[in-house]
Amino acid sequence: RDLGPSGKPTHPLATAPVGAPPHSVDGFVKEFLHELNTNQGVPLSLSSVNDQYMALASTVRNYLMARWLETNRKVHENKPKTIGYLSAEYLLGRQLGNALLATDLSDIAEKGLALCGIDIATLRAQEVEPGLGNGGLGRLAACFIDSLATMDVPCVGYGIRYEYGIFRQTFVDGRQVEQPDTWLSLGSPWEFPHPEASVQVDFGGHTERYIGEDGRERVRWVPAWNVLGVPYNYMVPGYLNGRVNTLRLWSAQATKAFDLQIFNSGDYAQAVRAQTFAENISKVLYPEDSTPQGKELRLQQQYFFVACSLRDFIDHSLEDGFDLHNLPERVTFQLNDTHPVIAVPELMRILIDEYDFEWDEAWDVTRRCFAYTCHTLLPEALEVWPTDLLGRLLPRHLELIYQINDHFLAEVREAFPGDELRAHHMSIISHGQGVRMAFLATVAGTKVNGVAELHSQLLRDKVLPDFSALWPEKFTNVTNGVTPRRFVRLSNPKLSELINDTIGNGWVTDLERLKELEPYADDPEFRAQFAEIKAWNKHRIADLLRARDGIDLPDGHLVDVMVKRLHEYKRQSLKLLHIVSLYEQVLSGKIAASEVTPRTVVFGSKAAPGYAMAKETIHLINKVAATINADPILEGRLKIAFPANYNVTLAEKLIPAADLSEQISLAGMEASGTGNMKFALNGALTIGTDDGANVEIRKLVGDKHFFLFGMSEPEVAELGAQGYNPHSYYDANPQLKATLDLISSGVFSNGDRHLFDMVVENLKNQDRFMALADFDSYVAAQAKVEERYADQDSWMRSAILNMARTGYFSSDRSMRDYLQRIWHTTPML
Ligand code: B1H
Repeated sequence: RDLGPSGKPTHPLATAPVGAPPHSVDGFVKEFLHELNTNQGVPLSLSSVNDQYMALASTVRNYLMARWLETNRKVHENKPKTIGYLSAEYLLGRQLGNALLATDLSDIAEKGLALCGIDIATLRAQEVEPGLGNGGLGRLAACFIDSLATMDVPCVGYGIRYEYGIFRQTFVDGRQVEQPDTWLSLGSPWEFPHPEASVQVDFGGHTERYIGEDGRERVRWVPAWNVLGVPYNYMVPGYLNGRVNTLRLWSAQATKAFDLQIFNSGDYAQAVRAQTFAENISKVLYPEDSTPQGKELRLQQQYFFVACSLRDFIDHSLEDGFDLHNLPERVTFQLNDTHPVIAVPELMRILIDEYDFEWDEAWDVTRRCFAYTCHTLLPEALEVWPTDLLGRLLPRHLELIYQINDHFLAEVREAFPGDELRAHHMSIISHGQGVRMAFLATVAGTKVNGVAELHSQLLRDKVLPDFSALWPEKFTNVTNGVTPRRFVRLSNPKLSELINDTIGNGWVTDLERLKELEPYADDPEFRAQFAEIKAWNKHRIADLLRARDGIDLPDGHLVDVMVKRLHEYKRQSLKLLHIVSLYEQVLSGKIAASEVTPRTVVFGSKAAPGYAMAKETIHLINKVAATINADPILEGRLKIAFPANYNVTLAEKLIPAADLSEQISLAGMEASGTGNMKFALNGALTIGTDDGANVEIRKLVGDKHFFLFGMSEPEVAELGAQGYNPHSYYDANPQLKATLDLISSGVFSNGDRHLFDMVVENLKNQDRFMALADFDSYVAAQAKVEERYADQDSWMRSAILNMARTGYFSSDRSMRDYLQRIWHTTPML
């Protein structure tokens, strides 16, 4: 408990000087060997790589510990307003490098380990990243908590400690096969379990009305079963600032009471089943990105972590002597999409049923405690929970949601008298569907934000227009960002060094300072150094892919990268059409192979296991890759690499090597994108549509340094309204027809003309995301890419300007925007 956000009794170490580097190589070696001996129980001579990794991790952890305790002591003493970040996903990436960076121990550790005959790179490679997220949304949460720690803002990240994170992707004959992600099998040195601080979470049962001592009618929830939430704390170190915030992830266990009851009845097997049943709740991350599945276990997960987190925060606040009426002064709970929105009725339940609040009082506190971030526009991505399911699992919460809705609809009717249709449209509970979680979040949140300017505008105008008419001041935008620590400083060490040598190292916490690099875009010497680093990064990824996947990357190619979850709206198939079109033109003699710019296309992408079209697209990419890579006709000209299991670890090596960043979603579909920012910051040029944060990237870097193509969002809407017919594009465009026909000819499928019907027929006849409509424009933009790339000097100039002009996309800036526009708090110093 001495690690809780309230600090509690302080540990003696908490008063130890922080930030003072004990940092001598000899000292480090001594501590490392001590950890090896006492934690792993082995001498250096007999230690395994894993022993060494574990010892290194705990050595670094020990340096952070005093800072962690000190941070918690300060929080306990000053009781500052805290951000409770509620997220079902945290896609953290490896911890070791970040911990070494945050403590400034990288060099010392490297030298010290070398003295022990150990290559630090081997130990780094030993770490299995905690993949507790699907994609951008989970990675964003990880960037945000990094920035808050670095900016000295009190924050507790709350989430779920999935025993299995996002699946490990393998390919068998080109098809995706999922393997469980056993990230905990060798133990994690970064987590601190606190079983003594476990929280009980109730489910099921029914509610009862009774008259309280004060004569008021009260409600009692009589649950049917419960589980225990065990907190696991993780350090979230700020960058060289002595602060360490906490990420608290909950793991589900069976409660003793539950066990014993059954055990006493003599049914041992049943008792074990109870255990399994409870543990299932935090067993596995749902691998759906963008399209939630309305599964009961998922609702159990959501309520589980939210109930634990609120209980935890409230208990600590009460211990600190806080009056719950003032809770909004103590905390803002930021809702990362709708996944934690069940927290709204949960807080109402706690205040009303447990602490005797009147409705209005409870609602006033609740509303001021929450803010909601929406991450999507896709209608199918908006979570709706069937009322029967919700009522069965959380009967009291469903009652409260009905009550919230009644009060809310009364407000709507007052604002728009006689407009029953509007009230019907805005109802949190839609008849026939269930509880619309985005509406509940919008009603409850003090603020509602989208994640890029275009997205926030469409959210206001198209997804929640009635709500923005009722409460215009509720809506705001905060454009996403990425942490420069992980995605530049750690992932691109050579570039970081060049930047440091040129403008100093202030940019790591003040990324807008990259602007100072602009003049160097015209300096031939700087350009040469920059180009050399790009080439070095290409060799680094080539080495990695050779070892990791047996893939050989040719030298000197334009490296063209599309990495992101596989989804139709992101249009990996459009990228594929461009590749097949090039191949077709060479095969049919329309162009000579020698005219094709030497290019390596790298894909990295997981498909949700239940998303058939996405999986077929992966299959097709792999088959096209195999055919083209094996055909001597394009030897040395076009290579397609699709390493399996794209994750944060691979991203860190791949992104710095890219020349071209593919951000080609249909306009109006990608809420923001964050990969787009990482690429630009590492000096890649973007080929992209006017979608999500691409719009802002293009504005900042300038049209000359960005390859824009495709319809704009209004044009998409217009075409959709007219009635989009992809087949007409197929019929009218001979190159497009030849491309699709080549896929259907069987050249990529051993003569099987129908193997890829699902993808091809869908494109020709449905094409919900209008890939065919944007094909011509995309191909033309790719031709411009080739033309520009031929002039390396001018390309490098553009690449440097991309880096210099995109400092805005630091997640530090995003956090400043949240602080100003949503949380209304200033960092505690
Ligand atoms: C984003 C999700 C998402 N938007 C449901 N929505 C999920 C939805 O498990 N589920 O059910 C998981 C994830 N993820 C992404 O968020 C957007 O597509 C990106 O455009 C955006 O950059 C990112 C961060 O805001």
